[in-house]
Amino acid sequence: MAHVFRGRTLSEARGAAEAELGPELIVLQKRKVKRKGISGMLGATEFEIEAGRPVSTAMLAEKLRERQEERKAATASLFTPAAYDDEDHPARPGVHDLHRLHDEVRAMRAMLFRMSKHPSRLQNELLDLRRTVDTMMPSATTPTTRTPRLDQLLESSGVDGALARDIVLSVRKQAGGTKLSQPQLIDAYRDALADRIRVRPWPLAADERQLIALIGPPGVGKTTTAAKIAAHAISKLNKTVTFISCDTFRIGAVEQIKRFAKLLDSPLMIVKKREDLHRAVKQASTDLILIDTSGRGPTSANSVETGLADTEAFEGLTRQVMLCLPASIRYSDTSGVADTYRSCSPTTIAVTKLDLTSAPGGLIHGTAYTELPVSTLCMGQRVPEDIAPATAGRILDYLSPRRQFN
Ligand SMILES: Nc1nc2c(ncn2[C@@H]2O[C@H](COP(=O)(O)OP(=O)(O)OP(=O)(O)O)[C@@H](O)[C@H]2O)c(=O)[nH]1
Ligand SMILES: [Mg+2]
Repeated sequence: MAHVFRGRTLSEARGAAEAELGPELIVLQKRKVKRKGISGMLGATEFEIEAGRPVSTAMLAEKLRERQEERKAATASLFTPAAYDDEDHPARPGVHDLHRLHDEVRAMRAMLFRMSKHPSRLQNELLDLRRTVDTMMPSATTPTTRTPRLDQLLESSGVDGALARDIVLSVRKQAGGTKLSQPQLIDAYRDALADRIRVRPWPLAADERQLIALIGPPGVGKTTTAAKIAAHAISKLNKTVTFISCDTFRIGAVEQIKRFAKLLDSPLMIVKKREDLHRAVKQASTDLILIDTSGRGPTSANSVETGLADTEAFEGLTRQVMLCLPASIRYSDTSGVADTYRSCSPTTIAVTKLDLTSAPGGLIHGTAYTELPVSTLCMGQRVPEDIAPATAGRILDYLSPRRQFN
C-alpha cells in the first residue's frame, strides 16, 4: 500500500516516510506540489513522495493469491490463467511461477492503465507489486536463457529489460529444444517481435473532426511533430487547423509554435488552465485541432494537461492523445515516462528521432508497457517531410532490417 508524505525539502519528506515505514521503504513517486493553505495559494511549493513498505516474497505470493480470488469472482475473463491454482504447491514462487505472475501483473497494470484517468491507491499498489516482481525476476542475461546470436539480434534492435526476456522465451518456445539455423533464428525473432507490435491507423486518415494532442518528456519533439502533422493535414489533405499551446512554462515555447502557426497561416490559442483548454477547443471550428503541451508534464491532478483526459469536453471530436517517446528509449525508462503521463489518458504512441539511433527499441517498449498502439513515426527535423504513419511492417523493418543479417 502506498503512503504519501510531505516536506519542505525532499529529504524532509523522505525523513517523514522513513519515520513511519522504516529505512528500507520503496519510493514510488516524487513530485513538487502546491503547499496546503494560504501559502500554497500564493505559490509556495513543497515536496511530496509516495512510498510503501518493501514487499517480501511470502507477502507478494499472499497478495497475488488474494488478487486471484478477487479476480476470479469479478472479472475472470480479463486475465491470463491463474498462477497459483495448485493447492499442493501454494507458498513460494519458483522461476516459472514468477514468469506467469509477471505476465499477470502486467495484464492487470495494462487494464488499469486503460481504465484510469487518475492514479488510485489500488493502482499504486499494483505498480508496487509489479516493480517487486520485476526485481525478483531472473535477469534477461541469465546464460541459460540467452544465446550470443539472439543477444546480437536483441542488441541491434535496442530491445531490453523485461521485454527482451519475454522475446527470448518465445523464441525458445518456437525452437522447441532444437538448434535453429541463423535464418530460422531471425525468422523466429521477427515473429516474436511482430506478435508484440501494435499499430493504429494514422490519425489523419479519418474524415471526422479531430483533436490531436502531443504529450511527452522535454525535447522529445512534441512541437515539431505538431507542426509536421499540421503541415501534412493542410498541404496533403486540404484540412483547416487550429493550434492550441499549453506550454507557457518553457522560455521560447510560445514563440516556437507561433512561428509554425504563422508559416501555416493557422490560428493559435495559448491556454494556461484546464477550463481555458476546454473553452479553446469549443471555440475552434477547424477540421483539426492540434494541442502542444509542455515537457514538464502534468504537475497536479488539476493541470492543464490532465484536462486532456476529460473526454466529455471534446464532444464531436475524435480525440487522439499521442504519447511521444524517443526511439532510443530503454524499456525500464518507458515505465517512468508512461506513469508520468498516465493522467492525460494517452491513446496512441508517436515514436520520434528514429533517425538518431540504429537500435530503436522504443518502437516496441512503449507498447509493451502500456499496450497502446503506435500511430506515428518521426525520423528527422524537417517539417513536414520527416513523419510517416506507423505500420507493422515499417516498425518490424526498423527493429530488424533483414539485410543486416543476410
Ligand atoms: N533528429 C531529429 N530531431 C528531431 C525530431 N523531432 C524533433 N526533433 C528536434 O528536437 C528538438 C526538440 O524538438 P521540439 O519539437 O522543440 O521538442 P518538444 O518536445 O516540443 O520540447 P519541449 O517543448 O521543450 O518539451 C528540435 O531541435 C527538433 O528539431 C526527429 O524526429 N529527429
Ligand atoms: Mg515544445
